[in-house]
Amino acid sequence: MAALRSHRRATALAVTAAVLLLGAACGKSDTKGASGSTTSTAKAGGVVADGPVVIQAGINDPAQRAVAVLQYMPAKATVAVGQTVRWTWDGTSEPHSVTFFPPGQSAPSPPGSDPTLFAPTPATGLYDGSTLVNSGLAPQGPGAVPPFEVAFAKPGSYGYSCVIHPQMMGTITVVPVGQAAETAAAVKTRGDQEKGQWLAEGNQALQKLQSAVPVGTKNSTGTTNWKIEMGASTPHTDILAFAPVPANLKHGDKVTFVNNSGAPHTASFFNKQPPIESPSDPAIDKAAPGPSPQTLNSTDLFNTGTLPPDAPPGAGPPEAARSFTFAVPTAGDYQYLCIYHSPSGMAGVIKAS
Ligand SMILES: [Cu+2]
Repeated sequence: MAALRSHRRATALAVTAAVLLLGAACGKSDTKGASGSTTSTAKAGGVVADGPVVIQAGINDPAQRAVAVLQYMPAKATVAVGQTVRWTWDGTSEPHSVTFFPPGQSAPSPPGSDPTLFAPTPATGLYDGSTLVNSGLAPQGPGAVPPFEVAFAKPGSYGYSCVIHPQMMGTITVVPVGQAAETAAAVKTRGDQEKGQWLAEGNQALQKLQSAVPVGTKNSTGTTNWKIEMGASTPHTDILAFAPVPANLKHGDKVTFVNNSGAPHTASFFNKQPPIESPSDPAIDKAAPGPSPQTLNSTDLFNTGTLPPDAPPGAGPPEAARSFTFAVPTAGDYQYLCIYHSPSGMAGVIKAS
């Protein structure tokens, strides 16, 4: 951590293209020597750099991992030519990219449909907006994510987005050296304010989802059809939880998972089968052992396949295409999870008596 901090200070003070290149490399490896290279305040065109402007790419609420903010915090920042902007992924379990498209290229539609953008394309020197510059998707798997840094060659407005979350959009406004750029501290303060606002928005939606009365429809045979929501979405967050949990579910009942959220989800029961772990595994999309409805047991693989989001909200595919029903013939506990969002703890258990 100490080495990382001194590295941060070193790159904060360094604003030449040469050092930016070093900064990019620093993301991948420790650079203990870098702190020694700039012991006094470096200047670019006479302006004192007060440190890199830091922007948070998404976050999960540390107290409620199910609340995932899908925003850059802050979404906007004004920096001077040559100033380093650094994006961090600290605290997010959901993958995001920071992607600047050149003129003539735009974000993939549908989101996530271009896997070539999951890999990084770093900037080479100061960025002038004419090429693709892309952090790639991160995090991918456990482990720390190195920050992503860009510094800009000329004044202008530089929009960027996440290749899988279209609601994540940011703008860096670049002004000439000597004009009113924001301090790193001011950007951090605004980022923290936005973070607080979006976390509150998400927690409110989580509470609403979890405190809803479970929907159960009685059949003429005396059994019940239960409905479980696969998450929820707000303008700035995804709620990554299965809720509400049916109380008093009996064997013979049915459970219908429905995706009314803005993200794709699965409900996947691995039982004694090997789990599907990677969202890029084609098996994630495939309903197993076949299309809805299915009858659960405690041995086989059951997977809804990818149930598409209701996107745009209220105007997505018909509810039947976003739903999957399981019959629960035997008492027991049936564990399941969402393959996409299990890193955020999106999992549940059907308890049948
Ligand atoms: Cu999910």
